[in-house]
Amino acid sequence: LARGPVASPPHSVDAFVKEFLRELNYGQGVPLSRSSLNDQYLALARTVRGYLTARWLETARKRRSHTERAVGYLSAEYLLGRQLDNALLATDLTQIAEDALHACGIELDALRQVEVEPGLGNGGLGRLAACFIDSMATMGAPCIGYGLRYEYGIFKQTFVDGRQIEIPDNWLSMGDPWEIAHPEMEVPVHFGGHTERYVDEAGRDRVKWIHGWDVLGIRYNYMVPGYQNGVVNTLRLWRARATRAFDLDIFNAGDYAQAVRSQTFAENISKVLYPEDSTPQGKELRLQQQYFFVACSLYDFIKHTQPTDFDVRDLPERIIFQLNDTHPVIAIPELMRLLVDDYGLEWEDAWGITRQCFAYTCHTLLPEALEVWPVSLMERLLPRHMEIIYRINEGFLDEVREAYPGDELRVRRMSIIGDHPERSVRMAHLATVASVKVNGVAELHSQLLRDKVLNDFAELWPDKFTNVTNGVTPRRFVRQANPYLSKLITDTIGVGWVANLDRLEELEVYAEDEDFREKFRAVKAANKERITRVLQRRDGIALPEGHLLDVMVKRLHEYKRQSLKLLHIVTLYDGIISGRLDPASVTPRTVVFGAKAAPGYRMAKETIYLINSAATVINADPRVEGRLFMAFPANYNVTLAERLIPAADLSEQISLAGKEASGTGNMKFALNGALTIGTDDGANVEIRRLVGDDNFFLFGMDEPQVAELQARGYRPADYYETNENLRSAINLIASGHFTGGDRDAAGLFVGDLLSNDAFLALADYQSYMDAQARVEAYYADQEAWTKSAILNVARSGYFSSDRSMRDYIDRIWHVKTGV
Ligand code: 26W
Repeated sequence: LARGPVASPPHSVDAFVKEFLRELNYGQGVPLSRSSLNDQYLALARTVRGYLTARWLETARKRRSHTERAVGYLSAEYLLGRQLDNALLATDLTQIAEDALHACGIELDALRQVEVEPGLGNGGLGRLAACFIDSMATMGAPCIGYGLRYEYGIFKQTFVDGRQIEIPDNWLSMGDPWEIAHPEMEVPVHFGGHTERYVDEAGRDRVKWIHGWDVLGIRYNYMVPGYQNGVVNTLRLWRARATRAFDLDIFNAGDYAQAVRSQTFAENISKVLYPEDSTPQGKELRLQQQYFFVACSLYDFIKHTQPTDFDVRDLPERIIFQLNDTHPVIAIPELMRLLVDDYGLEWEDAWGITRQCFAYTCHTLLPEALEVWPVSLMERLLPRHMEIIYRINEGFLDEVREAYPGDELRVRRMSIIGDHPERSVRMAHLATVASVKVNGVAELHSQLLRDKVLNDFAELWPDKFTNVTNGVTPRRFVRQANPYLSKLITDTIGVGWVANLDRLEELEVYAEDEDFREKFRAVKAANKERITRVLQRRDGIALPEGHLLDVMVKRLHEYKRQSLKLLHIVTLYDGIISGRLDPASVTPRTVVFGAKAAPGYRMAKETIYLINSAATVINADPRVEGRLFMAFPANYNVTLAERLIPAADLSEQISLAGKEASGTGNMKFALNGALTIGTDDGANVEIRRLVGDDNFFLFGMDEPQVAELQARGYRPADYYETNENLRSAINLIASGHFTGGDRDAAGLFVGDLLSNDAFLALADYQSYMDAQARVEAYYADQEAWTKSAILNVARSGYFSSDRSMRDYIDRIWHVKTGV
């Protein structure tokens, strides 16, 4: 019996009630009559998890019995969002759970609200990882996600007097019913110390790492269910715990209380997610995090997922580790260390293996976002790895010299070690050298990687470079987030689209069907009613009715240009109150912002303050009532995105061309029937190509024009001086009109725009205003607008993360799908 399959509970309302009450009574230890909402939520989550367990064990068993290659997705971030609905959808239990709870006098919807979303990521990169593991499970592809179990995820944002305040995200405080801890599965991880040379029994020169200190990695498993296909993959996150040896040393020193406190030193490693999403802070603890999770993951894969007689020389047949940006790149020297020092392989053999085991995805174009680690820090924290990196670099630079004799400038440009401003390890170079493939995340981005950021490498190894355009999971971002649209689609073309998003193209013909358009508009209206209720309850915001809903949600960043959006609103407002614009000619519009700023990013925080200040003044001004409204709900997260995006009419994707690697929010909006106003940047390029020029509002310079203007010398003041509306809007901000008469409060923002404007907002201003005028005119024709919205949905099937996974599998991973 113990060896036989585990059966999942039967899918009936009665059986569900029984399982639920068992979890409530024996799991939570409360009778139904005395249970809290949290008790009920935890019991429900565990009940649903119970239905997944048999399939999870079965998937794992099948995988162990085959020796096929798997993907090890290495990511420092997974921005999962709430789990309950996703698990219910995957198991097809939504209706049964609803009925079962109803029989117990409980509303499913009330329990949904209780779940705290695991915010173990900053933004695009973390959410992408979550979409990818969902798609791999849905395709039945072998994949283990590896990452960190942060005790505190991305901070919770609140506003005090319009300014962002960060509150720690204590997401585990009510208990996490989805995780399965294995405190007995400890993985030792070492830091510090020094290295020693010795000669082994075979007379070979070897290196021994004499560790300075250790921590233990504790394994936490999460189930990653495929969509109604019986597959359940694994996400494995690591938590740091102090070792007993570590305890003993300090305890023996006599101060018991101090010794207990000291344990937190080691345990700090998995304490908190760093909230910077582009500018690396170069903090020692962050490098500790990176090495910690990667060391645990490699060890786990080799020791715990492979047969005991496994030969490490077969590693490339069993695994491909995908590096989600440079954060896990220390895995490369770690694998070399394991192969050379622990398994005793010759350097060349080990390097031959390592070079087949990694592939690298770059997610940025901003030079300041490319991680480097000071050699001094690396030597202190990971002395053996630093030696290995030097040796990798030696071999690599020999290759470069051979390919380009006498070109020492090129050698210096390409070196893994940089000299300025301080000797440091360039993680993107290390990743590129060791990887089978290097990919960007949208066509334009991959092109710019080849032509600019990693041009020397692309010249040396042209075949190494490829593109995989990002995607989003249609389960979470259409099926769950937009039940009304999902029903309309399913009623029209059948349910197949949920796992095969290309089928959305069957909707194309319905753009011409008046009856369908009517229903489509009703869906949008219902979603607007829903977001109105959500914002009322969540933020006390009262959205006006009947407005064009214009949404800009993403991290706050200068390159994304929330500043340009603000200039647009202020121009409309300024036009109306100054009498230059007839209010009756302005389309009633509500602009919703959602954005967190990195806590140390001054300009971003000033921008948040200004947006909030403008909102307060504009919403209270009777002269624009019924025409303009602004909302900035605090703490934008996955849960809010799921409510907001389906309600949007207009999607703001207005980054400076050549800066946004891809964007994924842009895809979610298009799939939910919003029209995009956007620059020729990131995946906007592909969205526009697919949905068609007529169904997309393009504006602004393209990347070559940006490069040209910058080469000529950009002077923002030129635009201020020659554009009257722009000047007037900026003057209004500078006058303190929005900041209670305080001119200084807007000083940083205005000063930077006029004298610096690194992301050319002023240069794109007029083009943006013109495009917004086209939006207004088009929106006035609701039939035309609805046609375009339907075509956006019908033509966006390409942006499924299932397609992204197909591309990774075909071009990079070469793993088998289906179980
Ligand atoms: C602190 C160092 C650092 C540097 C870069 C942290 C995080 C990053 C990420 C690479 C930033 C990021 O999330 N990039 C976004 O990745 C998305 C998924 O590919 C893209 O859609 C976005 O365009 C890109 O900005």
